[in-house]
Amino acid sequence: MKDSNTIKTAYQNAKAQYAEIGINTDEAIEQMNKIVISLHCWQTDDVSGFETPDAELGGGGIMATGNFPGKARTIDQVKADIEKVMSLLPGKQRLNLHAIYGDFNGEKVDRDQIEVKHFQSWIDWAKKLGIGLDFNPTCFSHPLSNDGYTLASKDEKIRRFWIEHVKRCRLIGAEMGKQLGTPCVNNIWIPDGSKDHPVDRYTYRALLKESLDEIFSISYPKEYLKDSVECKLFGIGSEAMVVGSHEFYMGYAIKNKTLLTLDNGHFHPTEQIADKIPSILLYLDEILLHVSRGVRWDSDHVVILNDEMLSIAQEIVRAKAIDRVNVALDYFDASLNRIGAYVIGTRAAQQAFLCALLEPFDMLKAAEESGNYFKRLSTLELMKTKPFGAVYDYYCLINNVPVGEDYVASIEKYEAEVSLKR
Ligand code: RNT
Ligand code: ZN
Repeated sequence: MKDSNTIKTAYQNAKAQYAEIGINTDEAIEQMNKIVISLHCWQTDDVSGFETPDAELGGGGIMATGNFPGKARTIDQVKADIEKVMSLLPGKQRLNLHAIYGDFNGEKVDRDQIEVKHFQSWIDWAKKLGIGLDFNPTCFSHPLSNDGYTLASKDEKIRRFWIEHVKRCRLIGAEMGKQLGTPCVNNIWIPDGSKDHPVDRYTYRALLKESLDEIFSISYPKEYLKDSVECKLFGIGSEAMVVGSHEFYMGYAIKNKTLLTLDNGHFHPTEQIADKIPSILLYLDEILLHVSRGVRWDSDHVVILNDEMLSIAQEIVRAKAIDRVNVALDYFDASLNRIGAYVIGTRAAQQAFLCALLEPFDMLKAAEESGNYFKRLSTLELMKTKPFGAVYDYYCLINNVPVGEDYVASIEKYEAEVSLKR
């Protein structure tokens, strides 16, 4: 166990060092309470869900690889795992559900038949924990998504099926927001696209627009539901064209005043989303982030504290837009302890925000405006070796969660006593 006096002393030291450059660490910690990260339920079970006992992620251009033992196989196990994860994280989190995680009670309920009642036990559980819920239609892992198209399908029967599914998801999401007193973000991502270049991209996009227009023709109070749409450049099997591209959804979101989801694994590997944030925030009230880590072909590795994560947090904090950005995680790695994957990723995202909050932005801005680029660059470089870790440790300490390495031991214990016994 870490010694709390050591943590407090390190914090006092760090506090003094940040104070020298005009930063109040207590205020930064206070601001961290506004960063409520939505944990994706699907890292618990490799995006399997509970439609059938042997459900597995299928197609959709996404894939979970690895066979680490102990994955959650029941709703109770998902809940237990998420509660464990939350007990290891400072601050508050939300839970982000996918439609395939409904409480179907052994009954076969197709996607165009789901109702609020299938999610009531989740809502009750969330209420008990005092957390908010977010939601996602599941337009993959289904026979009617096998040919690669859902809302943009040229087969009217298929398209109608998915329109009905997404409509029902919005209704369920609105009910979650209503019952829990915090708006539910319902994020629409569809896999539609093709391996090779279609000659008629326009018709696919027109079909998607038509489907969305119908879906959004029903409106819900903003206090209950926030709609978001998620773009992607390519996926497995949709290398040449994805119908819901960045331009498609950016135009759609601006025109229809929805949120826009930026998943940082969904762009060209050298393209960064951080620089998109201050532009998009001029045209949209809010955005949703899917914080992920792209590695070569995969867009869903566990988030770590890297330059990309840091610059995303910096752009949000520098634009004073914490209140306008909904932060969710999105990755699924089945090759390591899944609880560990959550805690590593969430802590990394939190640390990126903390670093951004500890930046002497006014000083940097003044240097920039006076043309003193030497001061700007030297300050940015010097910030990299400031003791932000001591501030994060203290943030964990005052939130009564394990500090530093202590969380690893706690996960190893849960693995031995719970996950591996499944
Ligand atoms: C897929 C999208 C999408 C999914 C989840 C499971 O590329 O990122 O958000 O990861 O809906
Ligand atoms: Zn995503």
